[in-house]
Amino acid sequence: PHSIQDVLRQLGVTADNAAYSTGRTWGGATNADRRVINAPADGRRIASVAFATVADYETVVKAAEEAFKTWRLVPAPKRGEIVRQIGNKLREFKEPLGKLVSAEMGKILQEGLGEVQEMIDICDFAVGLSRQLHGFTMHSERPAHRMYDQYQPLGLVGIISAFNFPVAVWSWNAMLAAVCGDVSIWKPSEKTPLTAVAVQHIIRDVLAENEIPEGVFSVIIGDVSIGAAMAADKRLPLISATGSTRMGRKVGEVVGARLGRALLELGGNNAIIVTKNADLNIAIRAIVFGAVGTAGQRCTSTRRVIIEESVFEEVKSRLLATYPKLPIGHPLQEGTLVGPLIDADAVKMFQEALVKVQAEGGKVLAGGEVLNRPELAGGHYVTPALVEVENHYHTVQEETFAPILYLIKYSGEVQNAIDLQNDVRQGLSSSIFTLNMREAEAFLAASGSDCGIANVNIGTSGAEIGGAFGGEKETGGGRESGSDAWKVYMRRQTNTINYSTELPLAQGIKFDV
Ligand code: UN1
Repeated sequence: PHSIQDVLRQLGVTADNAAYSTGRTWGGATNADRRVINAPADGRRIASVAFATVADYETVVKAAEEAFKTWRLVPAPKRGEIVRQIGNKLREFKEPLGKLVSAEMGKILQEGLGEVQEMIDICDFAVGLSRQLHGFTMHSERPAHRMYDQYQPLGLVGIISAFNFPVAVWSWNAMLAAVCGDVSIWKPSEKTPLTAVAVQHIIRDVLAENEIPEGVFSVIIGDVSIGAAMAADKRLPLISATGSTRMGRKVGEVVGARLGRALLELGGNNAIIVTKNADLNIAIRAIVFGAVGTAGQRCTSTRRVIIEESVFEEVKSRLLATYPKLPIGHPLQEGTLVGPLIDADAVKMFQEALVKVQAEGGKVLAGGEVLNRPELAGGHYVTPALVEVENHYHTVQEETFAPILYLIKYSGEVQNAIDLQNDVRQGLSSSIFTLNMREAEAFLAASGSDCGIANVNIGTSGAEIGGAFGGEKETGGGRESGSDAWKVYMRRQTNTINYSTELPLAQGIKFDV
């Protein structure tokens, strides 16, 4: 009933797709190393993909290096024009691409479509940005001197993306990189390569129509060996990597050792604080969307709720009333709110975390089962879990990429809740629900949330692309998408120009020769 074969055809994903593309053309062995991609929803085969070799990677880098030589000289607004056309193509293909995201990753169709919308939005943002790559002008201390800074293209940008946002994270990076005059090489997650192949098919028409040279937008399908080659490659001045803290630590170390730039988007352990002054109607909706949306597999998913003691029982009972009614099912089925986890390993991690947290004293209040109903056969479905815990438990300190929500009680001042929220190794997203202005401002103060994202009366997930996205501590420190995140994709240069007949030295130094 949910066959995706038509969608694959519509998107140009054929049974013999190749392992890499440098833009318009595809290359690499088509049958040397083929891997089968199964749908998380029912375990059924969607298609197979070819995996690239490190030799293929070399070909891709060579094309990218060539392309950069010309792309960096194309005026930024003209580069923006290509991104504008890519945005329009994505609008045309929003429906089938959203479906494929849903089928391959397992998120519900609404969220699959939402992910494609994020791609469209970042295209729009990047088009505007292409006329706003501003530097400052400064006043020189020396007469008849001019001083300013300018942003130049950086070079080859490596993008390593994760399964949970298989296409949007690429677009945040690749669209900004493109208007900045960079060329990009994308290695999608090996769990979700089909959507990457589809995206490349979508953009290739734009590249062909505009005679964009090969190598401006490359994609390479492969395993960890490709990611490792990218991290170690001096020819890639910037590596943008999204995934687990374990992966990011490795990438960061290798990139750091060669003094390259790493933009890291790693794990979160995001909390919502609910004070006694919260509007519980919106708080509950935000908590549930944050905890079970994308089956808890967003880096921004809500993992902890820190609740003031006088409203604890009410929040708990409202969540307990909602959880058993959550429609769990096929992600393409209208009405489903909770789809499957990505694979069997994810289900295992979900179960293990629940065993561990109970051993530490956690009380499972709802959910936590693996579902084997006939209509969900072959899938990786679980019932989202609610667990009453204390913040210091080892399991609570970890990010488990699954729908487990930890309920934590606090008493006294809001600062106690803020301290608990900050008392984890990760620092991505955070929110507070309160109608009290002092509590809200305390949360946003220097002594407030230590996360890259801090929201008031909005949940932890579902950020707009217009803001800079990323987090502190073990989340890796990177910022991508909106605001001035573009600067990391550029080479900054300070220019001082002397138009006098003298050579005055800065700081008034006398040096007569
Ligand atoms: C991610 O989970 O890697 O804020 C990205 C959000 C989305 C992006 C999540 N806009 O939840």
